Amino acid sequence: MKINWFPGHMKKALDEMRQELVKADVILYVLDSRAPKSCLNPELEKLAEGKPVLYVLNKIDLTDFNKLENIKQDFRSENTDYVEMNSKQSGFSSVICTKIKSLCRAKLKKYSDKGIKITLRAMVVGVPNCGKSTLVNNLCKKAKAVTGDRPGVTKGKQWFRIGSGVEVCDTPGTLYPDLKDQEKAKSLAFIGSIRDEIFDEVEVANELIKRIEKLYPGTIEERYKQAKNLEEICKIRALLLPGGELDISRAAKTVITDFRSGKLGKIMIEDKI
Ligand SMILES: Nc1nc2c(ncn2[C@@H]2O[C@H](COP(=O)(O)OP(=O)(O)OP(=O)(O)O)[C@@H](O)[C@H]2O)c(=O)[nH]1
Ligand SMILES: [Mg+2]
Repeated sequence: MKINWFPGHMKKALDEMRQELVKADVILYVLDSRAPKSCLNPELEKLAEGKPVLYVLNKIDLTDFNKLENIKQDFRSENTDYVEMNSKQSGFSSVICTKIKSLCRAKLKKYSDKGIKITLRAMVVGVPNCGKSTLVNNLCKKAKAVTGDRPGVTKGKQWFRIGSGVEVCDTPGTLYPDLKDQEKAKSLAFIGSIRDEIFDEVEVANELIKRIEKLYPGTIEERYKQAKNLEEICKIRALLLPGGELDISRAAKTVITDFRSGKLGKIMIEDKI
């Protein structure tokens, strides 16, 4: 399985992001907590240079809490911080605003010393499907209702107020231009950051089963009544084609969907972290 996917629209998105980033004071870097390190895009790292970064460890409801606990401090440094998040639940905006203000305290102080109140701008970035838009919608429910019917403002460039003195801007997902590290590429495929149509779902499902069995032995058998591979899952679930042959493709879809929706349990799917 070789994954390399960098369509034209993503290059365009990265170029646009570069221009928009000039206006941002801080970056909200959304990572899927099931594969946080794989979500770190080297291109985005370059873009972020110099600006403080708030890593949003998103989808915490789906990940392995103990493993996350062990690595989350890696996202905290002098110029960076992290927040754990389930973007489908509300009530996080004040935490995020506070962290943003703390990361930008030097700038805030500089202006407040002159008696000027400023608005901080946070740009939301991350690989596709990590939950950027869900996060933005979550953070700015009220503000969106007020500004949502402004005509001619594209979603990617719209800034929403999420709290006193803080605005956020959504961007389209951007991936690696070159997915050299195939283990990371696979992790991104598992979590749905790479469009399913561009790879063979049977291959992805087989790799996913292999990875889960390595990291969480027994999980697959437990879920699928002792079945260990796609053929056995077909048999146990009676997934058959009209002619009676095993419907391997349906078994593959089942495993991938079950993983993504959390039915296989709370899993961090990265191999080496
Ligand atoms: N369980 C869970 N699902 C989430 C969370 N955040 C987002 N999602 C789901 O993840 C999927 C992708 O969310 P989006 O907000 O569209 O992701 P995105 O990063 O904006 O995607 P692109 O715009 O394609 O880059 C949706 O099905 C969301 O409902 C979370 O914290 N927990
Ligand atoms: Mg989006």
